[in-house]
Formats: sequence, structure tokens, C-alpha cells
Amino acid sequence: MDDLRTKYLDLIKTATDEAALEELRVQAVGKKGEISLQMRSLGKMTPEERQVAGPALNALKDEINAALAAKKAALADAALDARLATEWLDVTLPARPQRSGSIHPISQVTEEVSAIFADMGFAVAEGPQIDSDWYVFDALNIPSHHPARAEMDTFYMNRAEGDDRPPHILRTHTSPVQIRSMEAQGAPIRIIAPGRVYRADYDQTHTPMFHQVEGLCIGKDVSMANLKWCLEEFVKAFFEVDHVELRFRASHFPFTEPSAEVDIQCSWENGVLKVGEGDDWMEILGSGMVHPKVLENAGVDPKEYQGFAFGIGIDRLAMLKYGIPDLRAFFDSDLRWLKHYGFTPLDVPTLHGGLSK
Ligand code: 2U9
Repeated sequence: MDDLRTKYLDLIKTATDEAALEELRVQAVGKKGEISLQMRSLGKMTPEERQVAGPALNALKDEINAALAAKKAALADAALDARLATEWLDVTLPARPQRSGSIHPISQVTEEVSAIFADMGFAVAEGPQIDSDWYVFDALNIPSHHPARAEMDTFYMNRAEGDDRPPHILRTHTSPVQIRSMEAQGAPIRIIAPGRVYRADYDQTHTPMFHQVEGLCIGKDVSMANLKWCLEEFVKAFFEVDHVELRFRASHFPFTEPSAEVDIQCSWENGVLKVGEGDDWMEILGSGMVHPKVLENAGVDPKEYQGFAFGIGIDRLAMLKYGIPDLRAFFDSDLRWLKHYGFTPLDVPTLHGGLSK
């Protein structure tokens, strides 16, 4: 029995994993294990022998079971120690930076402009960016021979072979949206049409795609005085000032008569733009009374109705309000530069905080 004890205790001591321990358990104290077999032979012993061998075998069984359990726990501890030694975590490392998104300034300015005109009763209208030359040009009193077509050179879609109709084009202004809206709902109408427009132009101050918001207000007695009031309210709300002078300069657009370009009162001091003070002027939009032919082209009777229209470049508005100096920055795929200009959508910088000319 001493041999058995020494044999198993040694084997248990040198076992290297749980599987080896289980094998030893089966060999020693399993149903057909060596100790179990010896226990079975107790029946053949004399009562005196049995009285000695019985308790001794039971004690040996307990000792081996205890040694197995102790070794199992030691192996588990060793495995945990090994994991702790290799899989350590440096809790002093700085946290991973949070990637925070932000609204693009063009989107934000579009929202701001829409909200201001919504307060004055203008609904937002949308339409296709690819349209026919009727909707983009002819309906707006720009016939094919008109020099304004050359100024608004755009991108032409291909027609199928043998299809001689004029090509569809990318719209050069959002005016076709207003034509379609008048056709669909007639007059009176009060809408703005913000959106992407396209021109075959690319330099420091022009990109082939840019953004406009155009407005249209048609009624029985809508006047240029109403136009001036609306634009003044818009400029005050957008640039966050209580007072601003507007200057209307006579101009020409094929789709309005009379036409006016509108300048706003401002000052540039030490590269800082202030709207509504000083004696500088800055052009910000074009406008006029809708040409009777344009109303007629859209199915509205010019003898009964009249009204005003205007057009504003959203990209330039965004640059002025948020002090962004280069138009091309809007098309950079990495928008972290926006933070450089202090642009965060939920914490809008004050206009008078410092813009550079
Ligand atoms: C209809 C009738 C008339 C829209 C107008 C302008 C004057 C204008 C420019 C401003 C800056 C384009 O983005 S820009 O380069 N626009 O000066 N736009 S009046 O007139 C309309 C529109 C629709 C049916």
C-alpha cells in the first residue's frame, strides 16, 4: 500500500495539466482503479486483516483525492498567473479619441436661410438637378441666342444615337424649380428653392458645383417694397444684427424687370467684417420683379399677378458668416479644418469674433 501511495502522490506532483490528472484519478480511484480493486479484495481477507487494511485503504483514497484536488487548484492558479503575465492591460494609456461628426457649413447655412424665410411664410420647394433647356433657360426668358447662355455654360447629357432633341443639362440655377412650382400650383405662391447648381467654371472663386437659394413671391399686389422688406429682414436675421442699410443697384437679368443687385452696409476693420455698421458696401445677392414673359411661360397670367424673385449664393454666405477664406475648402473630404475656423454646429461662433478679408 505504501508503494501505491508513493507512486500516485509522485505522479500527481509531476502532472502538468488537468487531462493528466484525470487519467491518474481513473487509474487510482476510478471504478476499476488500483485502489478500488484492492478494496474489492477486502472481502477475501480475515476480519483482523480487514480491520487494518480497510481504514488504511479508505485513508489512502482520501489522501489521493485530496492530492488530486490540490494539484488541480495549483494548475488552475498557474494558468491564471500565466495569463496575467501575458495579457496585461495598461490602464494608464490615454483613452481613444472620440471621432465627432459635424454638420457641413453649407447644410447649416441652407437650414438657417430656410428657417428665416419660413418665418416670413416661404415654403421650401425642390426639383431635379438635371433638367431640359426649356426649364433651365427658355422658360426664364433666356433663348438659345442669348449671351446669358454663354455666361451660364453648363454640362450636357448625351442623347441616344439618332435622338435630335436638345440635350438635358445640369441646372445652372434653381429657377426651374420655381417654374415647375408655378406650373403645378399656380399663383399666389411664396417659395424658396435651395439646392445644388452647376456651371462649367473652375477657379479660386468658382467651382463647377455650388449652392443657391432663390426666392419667389407672386401675388396680386406684391411690390418691390415687399422685396426690400423681406431682404432686409433676412440680412438682419442671418447676420444677427438689429439694423442694416440695403442698397439696390440697377442691374439686368433676363428673368426680372426691373432688376437690382443688392449691397449690404458693412465695415472691414483689421480684417474683421461687421455687417450693419460703417460705410462700406458688399454685394450679396441679385433680385428683381419677375419678367411678365416668365410668368406667362409658367402658366401664370401677368395681367393678374406680379411679384419678386431673388437669388443668393449659399457658399459665399457661409464663407462670410463663418470666416472661411477659400471656396475650395468646402470640397475637402477631411472636415477637421472646419474646427480651425471655429465652426462647430452646436456652438456657433459670433460673427463679430474675427473674420479675415
Ligand atoms: C423665376 C423668376 C426669376 C432669380 C434671381 C438672381 C436675380 C441672381 C445670382 C445670385 C448669386 C446667382 O448664385 S448667384 O451667382 N442670382 O442675381 N436670381 S433674380 O430670379 C428668378 C427665379 C425664378 C421663376
